[in-house]
Amino acid sequence: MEDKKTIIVTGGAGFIGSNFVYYMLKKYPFYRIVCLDALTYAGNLSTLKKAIKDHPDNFRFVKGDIRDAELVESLFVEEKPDIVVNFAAESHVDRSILDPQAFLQTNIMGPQVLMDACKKHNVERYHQVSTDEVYGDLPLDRPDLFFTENTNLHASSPYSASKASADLVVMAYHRTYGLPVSISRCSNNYGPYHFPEKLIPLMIINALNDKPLPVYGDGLNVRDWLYVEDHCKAIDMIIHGDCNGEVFNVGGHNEMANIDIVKLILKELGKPESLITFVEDRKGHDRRYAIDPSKIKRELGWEPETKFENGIVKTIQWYLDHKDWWEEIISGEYKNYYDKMYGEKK
Ligand code: NAD
Ligand code: TDX
Repeated sequence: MEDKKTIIVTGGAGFIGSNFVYYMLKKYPFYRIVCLDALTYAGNLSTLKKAIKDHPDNFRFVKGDIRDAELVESLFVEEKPDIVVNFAAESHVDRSILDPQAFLQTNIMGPQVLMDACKKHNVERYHQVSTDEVYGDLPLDRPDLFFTENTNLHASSPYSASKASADLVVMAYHRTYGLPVSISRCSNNYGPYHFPEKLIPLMIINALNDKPLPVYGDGLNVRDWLYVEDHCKAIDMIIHGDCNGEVFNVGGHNEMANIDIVKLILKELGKPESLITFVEDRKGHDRRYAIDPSKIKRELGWEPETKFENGIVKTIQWYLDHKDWWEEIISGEYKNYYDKMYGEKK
């Protein structure tokens, strides 16, 4: 008999959460997936339109804040979740530098509210979606160094500090209350539904609109890119595996300098490199992220499936095919953010 589960996915109207919702609905059609999302500027109900339409019986969307203990309690009473996967967060480093408050509130207090409910309702696993940014950064001239699960937490931005704090609280709930938990720390994701404020979609959209491509500093900062579906697969394996109390790094050894990504996007779109504009650097800008994923490979047999050269072409094509999705976003409140953020950069 198929083991039916109910999974609450918080932040499922955002980039990675929505990809996870679609991944799970396809792989486990007999599961019930309940998405709790506050629909902040980064959440988009149109992203979940297809899930709502195609899965009226086993998908439910609930608009709400993970910090709202009363709402979370009533949702747990109603849905009796087996597993909770927490994607909900303020996720953009630049916004955390402009205004840290919401980051500390959502990213630290949110998990606390969710874990209190998990504890009360004996949920079999609380999974915290964390990030490689909790480890700080690595120097460019030491390509032999990688983040392992034992690397010290050493956050740089208010965003990464809030995520590192949450990880500590998660492990404290595990040790103090015996709450079954797991944590994944993934590198930079890319793919469909990535919000236009982030590097890859921002550069694709600006190139399509023949607008300047703002590269911070010298453009040599390195990120380790993973196709979003490979991240979803890793989380699926962790929540279904014997992983209580475990932390897993997730990454595909795909380090690239920002400037090389930007040039590649321009080449794919047939746009000139003269669109590239070097602008003032991000404050506290992390130099290099690089994940050592050997634990998740060894213990769970996880391997990334999408190579960057294919994933980036698929992603660019997705943005070409879904102009309506991003045009609606960039024509709204996002415009004010863009003008403030990039208007101030020289
Ligand atoms: P996103 O900004 O695209 O989406 C975040 C979602 O959370 C949105 O739908 C938003 O409405 C929702 N949300 C925000 N505050 C909320 C609240 N208080 N209550 C309920 N919902 C709320 O983010 P993303 O890029 O999809 O990231 C998802 C998670 O993965 C985050 O926890 C992030 O730290 C982590 N992560 C992201 C990356 C990446 O490359 N994007 C890499 C590693 C880890
Ligand atoms: O306009 C830009 N110009 C630029 O040069 C933007 C938006 C970014 N950058 C640089 C800064 C970074 O070195 O590109 C790199 C990637 O930037 P982001 O897309 O903002 O991602 P990053 O800061 O690396 O963080 C991302 O990965 C880890 C996610 O946003 C986080 O949520 C995740 O935890």
